[in-house]
Amino acid sequence: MARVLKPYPASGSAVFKISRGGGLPVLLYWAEKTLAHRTLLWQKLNHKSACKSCAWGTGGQKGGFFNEKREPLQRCAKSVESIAADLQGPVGRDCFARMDLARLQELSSMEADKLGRLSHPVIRRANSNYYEPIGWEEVFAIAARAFSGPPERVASYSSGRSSNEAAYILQLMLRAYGSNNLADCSDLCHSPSTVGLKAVFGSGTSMVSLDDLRQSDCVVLLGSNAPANHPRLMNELIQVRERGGAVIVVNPVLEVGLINFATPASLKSLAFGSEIASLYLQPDPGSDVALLIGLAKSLIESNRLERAFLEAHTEDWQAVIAHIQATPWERIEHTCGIERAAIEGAAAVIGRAERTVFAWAMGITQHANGVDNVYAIANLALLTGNAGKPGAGTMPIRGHSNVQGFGSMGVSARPKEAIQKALETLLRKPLSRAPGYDTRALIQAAESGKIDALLCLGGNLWGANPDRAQTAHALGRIKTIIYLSTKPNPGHFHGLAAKDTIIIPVFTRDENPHKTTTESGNNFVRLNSEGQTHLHDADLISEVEFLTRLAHRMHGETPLDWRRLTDTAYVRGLIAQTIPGYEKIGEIDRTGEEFTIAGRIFHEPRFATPTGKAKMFVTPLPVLDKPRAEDFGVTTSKRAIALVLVTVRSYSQHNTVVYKAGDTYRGMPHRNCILMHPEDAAAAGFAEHERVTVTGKVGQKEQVEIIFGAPKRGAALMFYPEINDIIRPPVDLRCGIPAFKRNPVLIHAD
Ligand SMILES: Nc1nc2c(c(=O)[nH]1)N[C@H]1C(S)=C(S)[C@@H](COP(=O)(O)OP(=O)(O)OC[C@H]3O[C@@H](n4cnc5c(=O)[nH]c(N)nc54)[C@H](O)[C@@H]3O)O[C@H]1N2
Ligand SMILES: Nc1nc2c(c(=O)[nH]1)N[C@H]1C(S)=C(S)[C@@H](COP(=O)(O)OP(=O)(O)OC[C@H]3O[C@@H](n4cnc5c(=O)[nH]c(N)nc54)[C@H](O)[C@@H]3O)O[C@H]1N2
Ligand code: SF4
Ligand SMILES: [Mo]
Repeated sequence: MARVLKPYPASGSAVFKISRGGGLPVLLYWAEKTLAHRTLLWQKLNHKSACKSCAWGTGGQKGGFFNEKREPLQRCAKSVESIAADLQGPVGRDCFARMDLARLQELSSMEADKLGRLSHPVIRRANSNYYEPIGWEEVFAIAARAFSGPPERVASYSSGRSSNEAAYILQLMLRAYGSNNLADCSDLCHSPSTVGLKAVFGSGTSMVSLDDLRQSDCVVLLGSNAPANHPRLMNELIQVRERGGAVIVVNPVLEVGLINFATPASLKSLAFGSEIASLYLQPDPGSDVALLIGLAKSLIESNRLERAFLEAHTEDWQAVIAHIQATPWERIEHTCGIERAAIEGAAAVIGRAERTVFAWAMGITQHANGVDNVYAIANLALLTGNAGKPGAGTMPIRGHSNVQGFGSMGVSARPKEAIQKALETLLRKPLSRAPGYDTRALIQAAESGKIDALLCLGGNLWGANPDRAQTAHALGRIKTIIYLSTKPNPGHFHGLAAKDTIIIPVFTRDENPHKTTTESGNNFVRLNSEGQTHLHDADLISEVEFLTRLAHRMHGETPLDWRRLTDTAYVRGLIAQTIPGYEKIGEIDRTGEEFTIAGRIFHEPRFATPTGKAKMFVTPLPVLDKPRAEDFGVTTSKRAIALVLVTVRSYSQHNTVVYKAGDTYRGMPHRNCILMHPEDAAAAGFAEHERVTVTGKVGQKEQVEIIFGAPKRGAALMFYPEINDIIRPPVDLRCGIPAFKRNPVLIHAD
């Protein structure tokens, strides 16, 4: 179904509880958070560092409210939310003495977060029911012992909030030791974008700068709920519309903020809202390849291909075009559930536009064919000549604030050969080329007893993975796990090692005693100034210092003076030497100049592949079996319906950390809700607000409240991370991504 949203049914429609995203609720939220912490929060907001929340990258040397073009007032409520949460008081030295593990395991994500900031190192020893305080000497003795076994049996997991410097030391320490087991949250996030874009363009990140976005006259936004997850992007979309451009939204769920959004950055918009989508296409979850082939087919049929561009600047375009031509319209329509006329309408808009940006997030990547989704987007960009020129291109919208920096620093189970070679020169020895474990592979390896020691640099490995019972069991087979974290989360209490589990309290980005850098999704490197912590009765350590001290114990004095790595300026010098495109970081301490990484933004159709041409890939149409009640053993006429479950974030959470229970925009009052199309509910005889059971592949959720909303028929929506108890999606083995956005579930009355 395609919807031309002119005029879109405003508030009072049966579907939406709130008629637009953003607006007053956001301002009230801002006020609530800022009033709660007043002076401290304002200091932190003005601190010269990049926003800790999403990868849009607000903040940096000009101060917390500025974007990379030095334009002011760029700070959104999500940013305030993340700072406010870090300004909590300390959990205290004996906090965990008051609660045994059974009690801690009962805490929800929100309750765990509200315990406060981690303030002292603690250890849970084998068979103990408590976390107890531990001194630093013993911490490092245990860590060094754990990381002294066979290199293939040690591993790390990381989450993209830490700095480039910490990321760099982590990978240098492990690779120098001979391990490539650098799992990272991006394995659950944008790994299909990295793998797909690297294969096509030779570079795995966005080729679009903020300036480019501002020159575009069409943005195709696929699988992104930007109003909640990248709020400043909304200002850019509003501007596209204001200058007469088009925004085509592709999403199986009608997200209210993608229809109409009131940005606090403009009084007019705040008062009346701004229309976002000029066209809203609702494919079935997981069927974007079919839609994208349909768009391309329509452009071929209407003779709108950029043939000269294809001939000069791409490879294998003939096979791609042949495949598109050979794919019948009926199969396209059947697979994505959108009529040909609607696809042709959208194709005409893209065909007419001069400069189109294709932007996407988790709705594209988290599928069993995530890499194909990315290939298909790249194909459409290339077929229309929208790559390698200003104002156009492919733009994955990255998640965590420095997740892209982690990739650049070489934190990956699939490192770039150029980095490996540069590290070999630095370390003066050959490095292992044995494939490392990505996140899902790490869980499997741990489950098979192949891992002895794991270091987690941030994140919540247990909460982020599907099938949490399996994850807990797998982690339980690892001898030693060390969590470096800012705040407690349920992963600390469920992800327990067989022998020692240690939690190390670390400074946040705006508290580090040294400068650090981070990289935004637009390839812009930020310099973060030193800061201070508000925690007085606490014993925190910086991530850089912890890693350096461990590295020194593991490697001694050779071939580097590892202790020198506590000097982050020295680390930046090493980064400049060994990380392609990062040369300018060598100057940043002297000049303070933030910069765009070289070789990432393509304004000419000369790409970073060996031939300079973009390589195109044929993308098979996905075969999407509709879930059936019979698959769940339902044979009687009991009230039940099988649907495709999409798992998402609510407005008030950051990944596994839940800040507020409800999601006003989707009208979901608490976490244990399922958003269903009213006709699907009616087909199974369910009423709104009825409590049902939702059964997934590895478990069930009870007392789930049905909320009527606007997912595509046949699809339903529930919140991550709680849902990870019951799902175990298949994985795209090319990049390790689980299909979080397409889970067969049964919704039933008992
Ligand atoms: N406030 C806040 N900001 C965040 C985060 C957060 O948790 N909270 N997390 C950060 C991180 S790590 C990430 S990765 C990003 C996530 O940002 P998003 O990717 O925007 O987050 P999701 O909630 O996963 O929502 C994905 C969207 O994809 C749609 N979708 C689902 N299936 C499909 C499909 O098959 N096709 C298409 N076209 N669309 C589909 C869903 O309906 C939903 O609107 O946000 C980052 N920013
Ligand atoms: N079902 C389902 N599962 C998913 C997803 C989904 O859409 N659906 N999305 C996936 C995605 S996109 C992602 S990125 C992952 C997220 O997975 P992770 O990145 O592993 O999880 P987070 O919830 O972001 O981690 C939060 C914790 O990080 C720690 N932390 C915060 N800031 C810092 C810091 O500066 N330093 C350190 N050392 N620690 C810090 C805090 O202790 C906090 O509790 O989840 C994935 N899992
Ligand atoms: S859009 Fe992202 S980077 Fe910018 S202020 Fe909001 S959360 Fe921070
Ligand atoms: Mo993510």
